[in-house]
Formats: sequence, structure tokens, C-alpha cells
Amino acid sequence: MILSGPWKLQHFDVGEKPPLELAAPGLDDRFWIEAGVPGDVHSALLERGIIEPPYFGHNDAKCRWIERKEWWYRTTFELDAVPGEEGERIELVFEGLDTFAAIFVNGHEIGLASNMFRRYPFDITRIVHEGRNTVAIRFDPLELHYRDKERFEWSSYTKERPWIRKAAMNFGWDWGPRVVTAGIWGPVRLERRRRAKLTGVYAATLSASAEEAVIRVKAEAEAFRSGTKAVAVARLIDAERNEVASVELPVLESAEAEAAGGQAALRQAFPRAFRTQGAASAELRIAMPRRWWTHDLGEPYLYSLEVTLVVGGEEVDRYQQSFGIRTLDLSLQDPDGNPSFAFILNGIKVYAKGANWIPADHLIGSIPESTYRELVELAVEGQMNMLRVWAGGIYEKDVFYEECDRRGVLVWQDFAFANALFPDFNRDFMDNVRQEIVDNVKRLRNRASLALWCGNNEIDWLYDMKAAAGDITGPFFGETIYHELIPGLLAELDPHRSYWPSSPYGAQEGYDANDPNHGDRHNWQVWHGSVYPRMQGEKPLLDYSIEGVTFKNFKQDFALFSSEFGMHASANRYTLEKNIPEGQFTWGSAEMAYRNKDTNHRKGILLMEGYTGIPRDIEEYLNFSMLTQAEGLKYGIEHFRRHRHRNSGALVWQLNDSWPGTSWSMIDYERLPKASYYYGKTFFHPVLLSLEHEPGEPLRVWVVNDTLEPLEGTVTLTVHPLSLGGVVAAERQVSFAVQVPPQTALPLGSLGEAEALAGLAPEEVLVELSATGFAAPANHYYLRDPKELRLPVAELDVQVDEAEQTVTVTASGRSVARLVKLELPLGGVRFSDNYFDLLPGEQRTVHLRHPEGRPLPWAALRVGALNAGTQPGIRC
Ligand code: BMA
Repeated sequence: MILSGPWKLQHFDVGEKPPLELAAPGLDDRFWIEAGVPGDVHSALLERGIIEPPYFGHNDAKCRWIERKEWWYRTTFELDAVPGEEGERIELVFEGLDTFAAIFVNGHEIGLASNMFRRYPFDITRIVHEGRNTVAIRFDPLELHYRDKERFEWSSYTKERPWIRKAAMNFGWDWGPRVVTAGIWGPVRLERRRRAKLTGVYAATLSASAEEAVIRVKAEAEAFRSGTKAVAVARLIDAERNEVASVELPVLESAEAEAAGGQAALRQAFPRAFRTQGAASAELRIAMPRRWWTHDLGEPYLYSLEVTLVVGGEEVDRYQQSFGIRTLDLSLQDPDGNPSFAFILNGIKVYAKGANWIPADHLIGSIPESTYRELVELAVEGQMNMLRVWAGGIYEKDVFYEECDRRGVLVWQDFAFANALFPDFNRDFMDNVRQEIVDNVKRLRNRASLALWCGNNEIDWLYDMKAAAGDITGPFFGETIYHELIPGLLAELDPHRSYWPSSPYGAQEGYDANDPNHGDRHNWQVWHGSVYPRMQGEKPLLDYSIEGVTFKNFKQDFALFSSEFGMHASANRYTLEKNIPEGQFTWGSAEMAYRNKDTNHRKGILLMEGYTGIPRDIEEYLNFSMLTQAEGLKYGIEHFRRHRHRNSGALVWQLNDSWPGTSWSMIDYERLPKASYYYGKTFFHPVLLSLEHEPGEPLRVWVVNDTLEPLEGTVTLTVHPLSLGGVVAAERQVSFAVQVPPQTALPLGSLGEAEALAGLAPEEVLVELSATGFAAPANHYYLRDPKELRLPVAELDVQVDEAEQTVTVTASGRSVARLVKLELPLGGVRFSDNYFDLLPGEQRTVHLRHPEGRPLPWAALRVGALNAGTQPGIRC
């Protein structure tokens, strides 16, 4: 039974009322408000209009009082009959409590919680009764639990985090405000059990060829009294519900075997004192398995793994989850013996394309499941095959992994330790962390999508930097978590999955952990100006100059795997406008500055200054920042992919947003993609046509083929004048006949700049690459930066078909339309394309839909381009 309510909620000052009064079954709580569970306090108050929307203007600051209160939740549940028979139990299970809580049932305190990431099960058999039962939970202000604690030299953004096992981003990050939540953020379940229960199921693919797969299955169980015999039956079932393999696992053996220890008399006299734990494992063999692939390499085929626990012929417990048959390893050496950092799926190297995932809202408990589905769907449509669940958020909700399994997206999962020192010398803290790791590894270890466990975000690397800079003088507190505790537990709980202690990590010859020659790498030269190379122990350098932060620095980066890099772009107009007080949606306003939580706003300006020029108004900011991010990511990712013999992954910082701000995200808080996302449909496409070029240098044409099929056809490079002018200038075309083997990046040839231009100026052309004979999106390049281009004013013709939900845009004048954008004031709208370029006369039909089928506000449609201004849509 899920205890989803109604739940009541109220706040008190600390100690205002005695706990037993507020937990008492008979308390009159009619003046309390109703609250959704799972959910959070902020969302409940917002729903009742008690607080104003926290992301509008500076309202987040007005909500800070919530942090200082004691919050009480109450609900009731009915039982027809109390456990009668011996060996029957009732458990109350909390999947997520945020964070320090005391839990009461029928006025009895049943336990405390102190970790948002843990699962808290309580045996309440002895205190429930027939009829109505009462549950009450008190959430303490965090301050009570950290105010007397030691402060550390390093804990980014706030000093209280290290002792509190809670999503770090709640305290504010460089892309989100401080919104410290409280409440019941996971489901609450009442489980009635008889005789025994499953305490764990583990399944791992040991080998998987096209002919046969071998899967190890393990079941763990607990009986409620000694002497109970139980078997678990594990079955693998295909999508048509046919059983393809099964095995019986004798998880709990006979009483005689247990009594071998010489405790027979005690066991007989007190059988309930001897709860029996047991486990058994076996191998399943599956002939002609259908293997699980990422969506770009094949089908993410899922079986169902079902395990039933049987005692004396009666089924007492059941586990069921989808299961993908695949092998997956992190390879640190390529077949030629060179260093690598590559994911090998069913023996095939995956070029990982994707982004870093942060919680989709600060109000984590209230994020609807549909948001997860939409974001993962967008990732797939954006040609991504890997998401990294970043350490400063949470171990995500089940729905996230379900979607990744189902859609063929790999997950790089960080443990929840980000940018701070942690008290690994404290036994209570470490016991808490140990249980958090056990809970989450057991929950997620059977996911086909789960590719890697990673110990932390940037801690090993930044510890060295901060120590070298003199900001940290003490030891590396927390080190034993990532280098001892976690790998030790994984060896026991999830031995067939790869583990990497930190991101970035890996160094050789005295370089720091961000070394491109070993492990993964974060490129924060671009944007943050963090100068590289850097030796271990060397003082870090920041270069705040146009050259220091420019994305052109990506070309100096020969990382084995690029797990973080990126640039800011504005959120979409609707997302910002909706949350900014009237008159403040202007470039340079205090409200716009408040949307940007990064440390030094100059970085973004420098980046644009070097590329597009500094924006003069909000329209230019929207356009220039989006263009810079899109072109910058394209520049970097195409470079990484051209070096796919060495580089095996590009994960952008960051996929999504947790509030309507300006950040590195490719998709904003309203689930409206930015220009970079649409560019990604090309730069992440499995078949990439790419031009490598710098001003004055030859144009080098490449094809990158990530697929398992060879490609054969023709690639054509066409030089188009930006404007047809008075005379139609001849287009210049060069074609290359190509044969590209599977999983290869191939240079096709090059052309001198002057030769390609044939008399045109480099500031006046667009170069297009296109393919015939195989499917690859056409790709566009400009030979000079936007601020140097001579881009004439474009004219757009816009036709709207409301019935078909399409908008057709034509570049109706004589020049290229650059960064054509369609805007609607509604969140979540899906545009089949946006932020694209049109050649003179070229036409594109964009399909629009809302995932929940909401009517589109056509009257408010705006269509514009970088060189055409923004105009209201033209209706027909
Ligand atoms: C990296 C991430 C985040 C941060 C981002 C942008 O450090 O791991 O902590 O938000 O860069 O600065």
C-alpha cells in the first residue's frame, strides 16, 4: 500500500510544542494544510498560495524562513486486521526523507533519519492496531545538525554541506539559487509480509555473444524466524512474455544447517531471535539472446527479470524489473596498447555523446515523472547516448533509469560527493555514507543503462589545486570514501561494473588529475579560463582574457574522454520573461544579473566579445549567447570526434536546468531547447560531415562514422555567397568520392582557402557539406567569426498552418537567414527544428507539438533571425 495521502503539513518554531503532542494519534490537525507526498514543503506551500513562486524575481530569498522551521507531516492508514500469525510483519518504508527526521507511529517514536539518499524501512508490527493508525514525521531545520560541527577549509558555495547528506545543489550552485527543501521526497509504502522477504536481487551479464549469454543471478533473503526454508525462483522473460530461462536458488537452507554452530537449544527456545539471512546464486544460460544496445548502435531490447520467494509452497515476495543482456566495460587501454577511456558495449567501442544531468528542479520531490520522460526523450532525439548523473544532485529516481534502459541511453553515475572535503574520520558519518552506498548500489545495479560508478565530482583534482594555492592546508578529508569505502563495497555488491574514483581523474608524469593522457578530463580552460597544462602541486592559473576563455582552445585538447566542457547561453525568451518582474527583462538589469549564478560574469562577456561582439540589448544577448554556445560546442565536439581513434566521449556541461536561469544548459528549465541542442542533432549525429578550418588555412573535409556499417557515397563541399547581390555569383563545388569503414574518422582531403573562395571574400560565404549515397545531415560553416561576417539583412516569409501545427519559413530575400528562430510563450513545446540557417530561397517546415497536447498560443508566435530582427508570425 502506498501512503500517498492525504498528508497534512504544519510548521512550528523549534521546540514550540512537545513532539509527543504533535505525533499523538488524536491531535486535531484540521488547521494544517494538505501536502502532496512524494513532494516537498515549498511545493505544498506554493500550491496553497502561502508562498509566491520561488523562481519569480527574488522570491527565493523570501522563502528562506522555511529553512528555519520545524516541519511536521501527518497521515493515517487503516488496517483490517493486525498481524496475527507468527512470522507476519508490517513494515513502513520511506524511499526518501529530506533530511533530518523523527518518525512516529501511533505516538511511538520508531526511529530517526539523517540522509536524503537513504531508504528507511521500519518494522512497525508491534505498534499497529486494527482500524485507524497515525503516522507523524518531524523534519528539523538543518541548522540544528550542523551548527556545532567542524567547518572545513573547502566546501564550495556553502560551509554547512559536508555534514549533511542532502543534494548539494539545494544550497546553491553556479547555475542555481539556494532553495533548501524539506519533506517526504520519495514514496512511502506500507508492506505486509509473511515469513520471509527478499533483501536483494543481483543480476549481471557475464558474457553475451550473438549465440549465447551467461547471466549470474543472486537472490538474498531474510526469514523472520529461524528454521525457515525458502527458495527463490528467478525467471527471465522476453518481451512476448515467454520464459527464456529460469533457475531455483535455495536462499534459506534448513534449520539443521543453521544450528551447526552449536546454538541449537537457543534457536529452538527463541526462534524469533534468530532471523535468518541467506543468499544463493546461479548462472542462467540464454541461447540466441537479444542483446541490449544504445539506441544509436541497435535496439535497447529488454527482458523482464522476475524473482519470487517461496516458503512452503507459498509465494511470499516478488521482485520484477526490466533487464538488458549486455556486457559493458570501461577500457583504459586500446587494442594497440595506447591509453584510452572508452566504454565497450557487447565488444563494440561506444563513442559516448551526451551531457551532464542535474536535478530538473530544486524542488526535487515534486518533479513530475513526465519531466524525466521528456528530458530523456529529448536527449535521444538530440542524438545523445550517455548522460552523467552529476554528484551534486541525487541518485536519480527510478523513472530516470527506466527511461534510460528503455531508450538505450548509458548512465554514468556519480556518488553524491561534490566539490568539498567530507568528514571521513567520523564514524557516524561514515556509517551513514556506507548505508547510502549500499542502498543505492542495490537499487540500481541491475540497470542495463548503468555504465559506470564514479566516486565524486572534481574533488581529487580541485583538492590538489586548492592545496597548491594555499587555500587548503589540511589533509584530503573524504579521500577514504572514494578510494577505500566505495570500491570495497562495490567489490561485494556490484563486482562486474566499472568504477572510477573521481571525475576528472587519472594522471601520469607529474600532470594533475585533469591530464589528457590518462582517464577523463574536464575542459574548463574554455569559459572558466583555467589554464592547462598544469602539473600536480602547481599553483592554478586563471586567464581572464578573450584568448583565455575562447572555445577555440578546444583544439588544443586531446583528451581521452571529455566528461565536462561547455559555455553559457541564455534561456529562451519565455522562460526568462515569465520569471522576471515587469520592465526588468532588459540586458544589464539587476534581475537578469540575478539569473546568472556564476562567479564572474565577465567570462561570458569576454567569450561573446571575441566571437559575436558584446550584446547591446536583450535580443542580442539571446541571439549572441545562444550562437556562441552552439558554435562553440560544435567546434569542440567535432574536434573531439575527428580524433575518435583517441577520444571516446564528449559529455557537455550541462543538459538541463534546475530553475529558469542563464547557464551552460542545452535545454532550459521550461524544457525548451537552446540553439546548441538543435546544432547537436548534427554535431552528435552518428554520421558527421565535418570541416576543419581556421582563418587563412586550408579547408579540411572529414567524415566521422560512429555506426557499425561502412559508408559509400559522395561528399560535396559547396561555397555559397551569403548574399546573391546584384549578380548571381557562381557557387563553387568540390566533391569527394568516399568509402568510410565503420567506427572511423576519415579525412577526405583539403582545399586552400583562396581556391575554395574563388574570388569571394571569406567574410561573405557559407560553406555547406552534404552527402549523397548515405544518410548524414548537411553541415554549415562560416569561414570567419560572426562579428567579422558581412551578413546582409535577410527577409523571411512565414506561413502558419494551425491545423497541421506547422510553420514554414522561407528566406525570401536574396541573402542567407542566420539563426532562424521560432518562439512561443509556452513551456515544453517541441519544435522539430529551430535556430537554423536558410540559404536564399530555401524553405523549412517546422512541426510543433506539445507533449501533453496543450493548445499552442499561435497568436503569440514570433519568428526571427540574427539578421532579420524578430517579427510576429504571419498567419494564414
Ligand atoms: C563543473 C561542474 C559543476 C559546475 C560546472 C560549471 O565544475 O562539475 O560543479 O557547475 O563545472 O562551473
